[in-house]
Amino acid sequence: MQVHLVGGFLGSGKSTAIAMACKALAERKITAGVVTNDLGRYLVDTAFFDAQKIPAVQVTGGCLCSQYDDLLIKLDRLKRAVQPEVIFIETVGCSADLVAAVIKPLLEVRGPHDGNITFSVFADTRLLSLWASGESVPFSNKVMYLYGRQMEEAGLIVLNKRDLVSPGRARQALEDARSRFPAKQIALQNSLDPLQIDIWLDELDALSRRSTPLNSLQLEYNHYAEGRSALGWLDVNLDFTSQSISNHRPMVIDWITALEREFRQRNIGLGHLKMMVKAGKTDARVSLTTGDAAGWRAQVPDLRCREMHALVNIRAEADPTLLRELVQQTAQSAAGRAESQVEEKETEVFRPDYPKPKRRVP
Ligand SMILES: Nc1nc2c(ncn2[C@@H]2O[C@H](COP(=O)(O)OP(=O)(O)O)[C@@H](O)[C@H]2O)c(=O)[nH]1
Ligand SMILES: [Mg+2]
Repeated sequence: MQVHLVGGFLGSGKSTAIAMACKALAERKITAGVVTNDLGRYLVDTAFFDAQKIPAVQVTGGCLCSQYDDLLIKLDRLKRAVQPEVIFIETVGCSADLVAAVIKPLLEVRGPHDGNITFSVFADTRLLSLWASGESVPFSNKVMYLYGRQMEEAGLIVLNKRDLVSPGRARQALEDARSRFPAKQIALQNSLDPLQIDIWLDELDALSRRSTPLNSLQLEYNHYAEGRSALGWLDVNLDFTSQSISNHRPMVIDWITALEREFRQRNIGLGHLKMMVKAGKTDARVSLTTGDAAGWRAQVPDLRCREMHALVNIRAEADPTLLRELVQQTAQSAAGRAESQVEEKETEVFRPDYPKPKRRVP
């Protein structure tokens, strides 16, 4: 059984690539399963895999390093449920030190014929290109410390979303990344393109046959913790009710537009904003990250019903209480304009705590 760990910063495209890869494998009659990971409990990504009928289990309430025992339990559950030939483990976007705290401990308990565990680290080509060329980025140095360290421990760096920059800018990003990480294997990718996902899968296959071990990261834990705790986490469930059956789509677009404007005006670096909206039998995932233009609007379908549920996950460099206030205010206003009511349900608001790996193999 092959295990592929997929890391990288918030919003870099990990879930998208994994879902595309699972579909490509399914076409080849290969069963794949996914372990998702987040610090919170109410997760859009898990709903995203479920909606596509991709077998997924989640490790929540902390990163894989601190939840290592739960990771073993969930891997076992996944194996028993679907006997996958391939497992993708997606790490939460604020984590690093995965070679020492996840890959090496897992390799110790694997059988001799299981092959290597591959480690892809994703980076949004737009953010990577700003950072690597020294231009201004939407996050502080503390967060960018974490960003850089993530790539340093990769077996393969994937410069993802190459389609969102010009071919020249993509080539330049690749060169800049090569000069920052000279020893690394680095590839440009568009994870929405099935052919490029096939190339990634072939690469993972080749990497899992290679016996070169990955090196544990030399990580300054206090700096790492500072970078993590500069980020705010908000997971909120909201119920919208209109007076009669109506289409909630214009209200959702109105709401996200207002929220996005608040982030922009306050210069809040947005890791990602993900929303799972559900009305009757329709559900859809809406997702945007820093630098995304209006393309997310196409992700909002018609939502005809009296009641609509929205699960919102926001990870951004801001006080999480402010994130909650902004979501509440913009949701109230958008609902008011649409003559609907909104009620907040289960909510989690926090900053990532100090990372404490359960096991660490230097
Ligand atoms: N244009 C483009 N969008 C992408 C690509 N990969 C991911 N995305 C989008 O980027 C956003 C974040 O992706 P997601 O997979 O949720 O990122 P994660 O937080 O790393 O799991 C979503 O809106 C995706 O549709 C890509 O290669 N090209
Ligand atoms: Mg994800």
